[in-house]
Amino acid sequence: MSTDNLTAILYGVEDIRLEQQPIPTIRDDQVLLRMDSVGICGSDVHYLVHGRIGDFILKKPMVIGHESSGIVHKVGKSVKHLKVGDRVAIEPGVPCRYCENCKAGKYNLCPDMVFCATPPVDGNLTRYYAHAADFCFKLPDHVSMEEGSLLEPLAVGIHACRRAYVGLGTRILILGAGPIGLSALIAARSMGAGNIIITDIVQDRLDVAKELGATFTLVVPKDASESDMVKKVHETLGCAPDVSIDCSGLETTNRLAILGTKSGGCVVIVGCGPSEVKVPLVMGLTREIDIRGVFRYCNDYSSALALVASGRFNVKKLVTHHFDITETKEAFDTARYNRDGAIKVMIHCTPRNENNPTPF
Ligand code: 572
Ligand code: ZN
Repeated sequence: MSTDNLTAILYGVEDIRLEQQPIPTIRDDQVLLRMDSVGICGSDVHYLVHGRIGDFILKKPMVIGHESSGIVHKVGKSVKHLKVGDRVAIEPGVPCRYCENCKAGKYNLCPDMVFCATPPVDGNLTRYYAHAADFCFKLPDHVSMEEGSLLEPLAVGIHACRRAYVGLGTRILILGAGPIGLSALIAARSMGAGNIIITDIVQDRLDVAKELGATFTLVVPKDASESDMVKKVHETLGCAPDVSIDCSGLETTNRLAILGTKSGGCVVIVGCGPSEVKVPLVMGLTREIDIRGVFRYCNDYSSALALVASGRFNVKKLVTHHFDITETKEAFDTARYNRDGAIKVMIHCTPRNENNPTPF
């Protein structure tokens, strides 16, 4: 086995380094993975720029990356469902399996969750990485390794739609056309949603949303008035949305979601902005709008895989840039400054397509 375990380690604010690390040993219930693709998430960029998200503070060096896929290189003694050579998507959060929320199936709310690249837990932008085997999902041959990595943001989109009870004909407002907004769009369509309007401040992203099947797109001008935006959403959609999915998490989008959704409808808020915001709560409550939170996902990876494997949605459109792990710094610059219309930046720990049986 090669001893090269080049790893992207975040030492602190603006300090990401590529260094060799020992190849991990595995427990009986784990697999050792030769990493393939790792997408850069907004949270990875946030830790690089600010060194923290809320109470999660980078206090010691941490391996970055959590939107990943890899090849099974070694199998722990008690692992039954995977074998060496399997191509897998990695669900990055491993819960305790014993607490009340784990037992209730809501393992995303486990207080002891070990989630890749959330301090102090290491992520997997590296060449060799050990992970719980039951949080690895075998990919069919026709699903590419980078699509395997995309299951992660797609799982967030699916979870958001499930939290909002999206179903046949649901009319939806999606706020924000970044990777999560676009994932929610794909998820909503896969669930049979009706007309979908998606907003952003950047036209490029809305063009991708249109290609992915948004019915309507709407640019939000920087100086737009709130009431004008509500009116525009209603006029364009032809009605008030049944459901609004806020993937921007700004105070302005929180407010627009609450004000714009039909009475009796549902608002889910995926993006996290400041810890306290001013929203028209009473207006929402007196119109019986259900305001619901979304925290990552649970039990959504198999659905994300089914969605991609169906071939009905061109999820690869989310990926705008590719870099080798040796180019990690350039990859992060591209992601953080949204260079060249960047949406999802993918880093390859194994040369691109080496592990894809069919050309992609
Ligand atoms: O892919 C999962 C994911 N979750 C994010 C952000 C990016 N990617 N969340 C927002 C930040 N929170 S947190 O609770 N935290 C840092 C643990 O503020 C987690 C969910
Ligand atoms: Zn993420």
